[in-house]
Amino acid sequence: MNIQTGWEKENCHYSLYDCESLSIIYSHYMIVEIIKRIKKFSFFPTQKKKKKTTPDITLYTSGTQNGVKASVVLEELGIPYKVKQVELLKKEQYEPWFLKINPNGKIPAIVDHGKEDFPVFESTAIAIYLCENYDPEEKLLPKNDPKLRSQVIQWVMFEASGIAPTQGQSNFYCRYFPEKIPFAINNCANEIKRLYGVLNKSLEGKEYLVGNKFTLADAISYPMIRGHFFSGVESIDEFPNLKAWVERIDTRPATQKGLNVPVPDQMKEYRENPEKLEEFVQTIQSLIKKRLNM
Ligand SMILES: N[C@@H](CCC(=O)N[C@@H](CS)C(=O)NCC(=O)O)C(=O)O
Repeated sequence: MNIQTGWEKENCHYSLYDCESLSIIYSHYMIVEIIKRIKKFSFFPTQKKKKKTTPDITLYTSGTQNGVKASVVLEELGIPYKVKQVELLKKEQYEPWFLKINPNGKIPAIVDHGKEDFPVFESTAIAIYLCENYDPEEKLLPKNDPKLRSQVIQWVMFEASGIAPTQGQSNFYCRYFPEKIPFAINNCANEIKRLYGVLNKSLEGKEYLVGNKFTLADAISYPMIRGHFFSGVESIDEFPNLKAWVERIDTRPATQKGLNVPVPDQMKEYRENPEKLEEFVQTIQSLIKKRLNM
């Protein structure tokens, strides 16, 4: 093995320090050479590079505020997926084939065919699953920064346990329940506004909820909050930071694509076309009346 370098030839005045450096370089070179030869003859199993496989996912959904949370995350992560529309008015969500995917009989749900047809239900659980399995660039959920990751998950849980159920209740009392109960309607609206106040304060001087970057916290919260009018909160002008945040996310092409799965953006249609909104509300009201024998 000849490791004579140009440096050795040209510099004849070695110091002791130079000799030590050379012997370190030489032994390092030897070790590298030995490892290379061992690897070549496969004495030890070498770490195989992970094969990049294309995700094979089916999304079961409908054009609702919870439904589009899953498609927004899929689009933002750039994951290819197939869509199966579940007809809620035809009660497809209670059919045995769907209850095998989500025993709770609600959309959205996904099946990951690339992982032995693994089913996942609950929009936020779907979102976290997708990030953990198909977000190597950590676009929406940090992996290696525990504090940042926790902050994202805190806001995701805030949406799942606060915003979504409160707006869901509000939709029921303010849109679907055939009788209008002012106490229930006002109580829901007040709680939604309280939650929006928390978000508005947290967005002070910030573009997004965590780390000044669009994350899962924003992707999951946006579909519900943009539909505030449907939940009985006509305007969010009193929350300027939140309003600016909604307008900022309105311009994200991937998010907008996700809002149009599996049908054109329903919230937009209801906002722009009061007759369409009334028609939808009437359909749900008659279903509720039948269910409650009213
Ligand atoms: N916590 C659930 C809520 C899902 C949910 O409420 N889905 C509604 C549509 S937005 C549904 O499937 N409703 C049908 C039913 O209850 O029969 C989630 O986030 O996935």
